[in-house]
Amino acid sequence: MRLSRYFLPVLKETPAEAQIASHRLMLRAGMIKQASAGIYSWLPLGFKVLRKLENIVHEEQIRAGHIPMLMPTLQSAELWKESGRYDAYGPEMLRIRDRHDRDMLYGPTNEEMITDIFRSHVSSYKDLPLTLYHIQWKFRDEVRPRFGVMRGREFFMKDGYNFDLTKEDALHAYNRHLVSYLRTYERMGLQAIPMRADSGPIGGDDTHEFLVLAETGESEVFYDSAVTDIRLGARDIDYDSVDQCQAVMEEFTSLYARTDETHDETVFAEVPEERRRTARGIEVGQIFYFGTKYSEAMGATVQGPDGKPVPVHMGSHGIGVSRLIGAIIEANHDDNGIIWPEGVTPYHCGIINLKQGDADTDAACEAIYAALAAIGLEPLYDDRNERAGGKFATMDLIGLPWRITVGPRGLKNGVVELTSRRSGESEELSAEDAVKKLAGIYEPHRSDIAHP
Ligand code: 5CA
Repeated sequence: MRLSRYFLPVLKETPAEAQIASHRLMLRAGMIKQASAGIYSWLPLGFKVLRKLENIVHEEQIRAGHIPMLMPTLQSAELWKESGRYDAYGPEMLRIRDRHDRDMLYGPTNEEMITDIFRSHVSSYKDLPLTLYHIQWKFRDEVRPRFGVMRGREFFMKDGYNFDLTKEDALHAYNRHLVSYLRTYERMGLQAIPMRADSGPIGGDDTHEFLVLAETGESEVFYDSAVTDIRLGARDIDYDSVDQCQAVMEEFTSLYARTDETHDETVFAEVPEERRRTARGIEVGQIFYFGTKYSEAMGATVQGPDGKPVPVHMGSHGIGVSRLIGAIIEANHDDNGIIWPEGVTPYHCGIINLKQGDADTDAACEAIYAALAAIGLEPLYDDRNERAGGKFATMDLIGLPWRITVGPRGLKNGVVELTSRRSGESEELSAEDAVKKLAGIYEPHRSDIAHP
């Protein structure tokens, strides 16, 4: 992309309404524009990051054997009356009436709709296990939408639903989701710690929230500091292996880590004092096992091996895709702007032309642009006729992890400058070597799965 042809409406002033860094930076970097309270337009740069996160979520879900689909945002109230949640959900649900006076709603989640799909098409235990998911906009009429996309009213969420014959199978699905979520967050450059939580309006007793530690987080959390040392890393987990998934679950959830809803001082006191931590966190996902709550209420049964109908065991599993952008920025920024982790950056490398209009400098920039594109990387080339200072400030603000700076002086010596946004360190090397180095840096972030 060439900046002269892009739409990147960066703001010079710090927007007064934004209280936290991620909200401020998303507005300043021209990623979002508020449409109304808690509802945002995703401008091109923000949209690009959103799509990147969506792709990572798809890849890791597909890797775990879960099946993508898409359900609508608007739902009929009928299904919610069947489950009993139409009244129970309260004012957070946006209720709509259509021209035929039918009660509709903008879906805050999809347990009812997916259960209806399941009961319409699946009747035998032989078709299990099954996990379906989609990534779709949700609406919750939050009392206090705030912090930009972090607590929106309209937000983008991945929600997946497992259908299993037995509780044991459903708990394997729970553990499988836990593993796939850990992988997902680590690919995004985040550490999200599973913590025992409360299930709220979704229901069930088994639930973990995934929290990214951040001072600006809305949740109060209590944990054993040893949990922050555990990483999934590059382990090759077989998602069909009950034992492997359970081992990861136990490794990540045995130490004390709870949100304030389930915090227990007596149990916490057993953690060695020097490892007891109280902090704040951003909830970026939650997994639930709720057994037969919806399948019984809505008649989602299958014929078991003995020929008798049994209600299926279910769970639901959510990732806050749009909220994750806020969480990533909270964890990765400095005074000058955002610092994207390589796995989620909207463009892989910025190119700054220090002397736009100079034939040699322009040609060198074009050659680097083409070389990066040829190896499947996306550069963002600042080809505008602007002062160098302004170009650097914009690049720092939008936070691309790498920048190649091209000027006549360097070219005379056959070099360009490759700069890391995170460390601020630069090195001079030939244009070919800079491209080669970037190819190596991004190699581990290439996707290896076809997604929808
Ligand atoms: N049906 C279940 C699992 S799919 C469910 O709805 N779970 S949830 O309520 O925990 O939501 C899943 C994730 O969506 C949360 O962990 C959070 O990251 C994100 N989320 C929830 N509310 C908001 C909101 N108002 N703004 C942005 N993200 C949100």
